Amino acid sequence: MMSLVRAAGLFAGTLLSAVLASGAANAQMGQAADWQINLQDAATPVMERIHGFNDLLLIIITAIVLLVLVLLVVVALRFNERANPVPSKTSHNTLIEVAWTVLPVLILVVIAVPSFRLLHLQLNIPEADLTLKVTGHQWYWSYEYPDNGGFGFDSYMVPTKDLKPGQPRLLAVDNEVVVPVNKNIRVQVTAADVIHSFAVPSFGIKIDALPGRLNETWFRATREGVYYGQCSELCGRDHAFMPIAVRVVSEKDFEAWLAQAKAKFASAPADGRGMLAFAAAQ
Ligand SMILES: [Cu+2]
Repeated sequence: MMSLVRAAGLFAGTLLSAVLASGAANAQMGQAADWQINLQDAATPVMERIHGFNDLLLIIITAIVLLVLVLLVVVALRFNERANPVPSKTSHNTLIEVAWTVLPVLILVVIAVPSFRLLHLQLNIPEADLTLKVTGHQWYWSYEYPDNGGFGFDSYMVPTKDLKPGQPRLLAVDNEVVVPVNKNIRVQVTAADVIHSFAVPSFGIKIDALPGRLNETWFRATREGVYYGQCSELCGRDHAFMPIAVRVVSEKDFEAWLAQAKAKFASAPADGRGMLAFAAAQ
């Protein structure tokens, strides 16, 4: 009996550590990886906290599942008809009844405290160093930099046949959003037609893009690199083909990009090419 319980515990412990480690082992920065089963790598303080919260919940739920498993096994072995031919007639036990009410309440409190702290971190937008306006369209994103002269551009998925080496299929875009590292970026999100959702897993952000409404979120990327996301609200035929690519660069590289982007996109402003151009690019 005890060896069975110990074996079950050992198995669950191994499984848990495998699950916790797998994300780090397989994850490719900023995008999903083959056989990945944990969350994507964290590139912002918010996502780091989401990782921590997720790990806490995984530990709690594993402990609960093991407890219930042990109780079931004990009941099945010790109180079956053969092992226990004369059953007890007990129908109440005040201590146990209080315990199985109070313990779940305490567990919920343990979960609620970090949960609300995380929500507070996500929803309280700090003093922004840069504002980025994101607009969802059927089926591409457009970006504007209101703090830097208000230039903007459209960002379309690169069709599979045009992919360059290193560009991930269904995620690479023609015009990436570029932001500086270690700066608070305020993201204002809206849509031009139907509801979309702006989501970048490594940043821990996912926010609805609603026509006629401006939603706000923020991120501070702490590592340079390219981070990918996808529209996360069913928005029509090409919902799956409007990826998000954010390139995080040093302050110096960002200034250089700004100068070049201002010149490039001033002559070719966001034009809402829309469906026709996208269909032509396919
Ligand atoms: Cu969409």
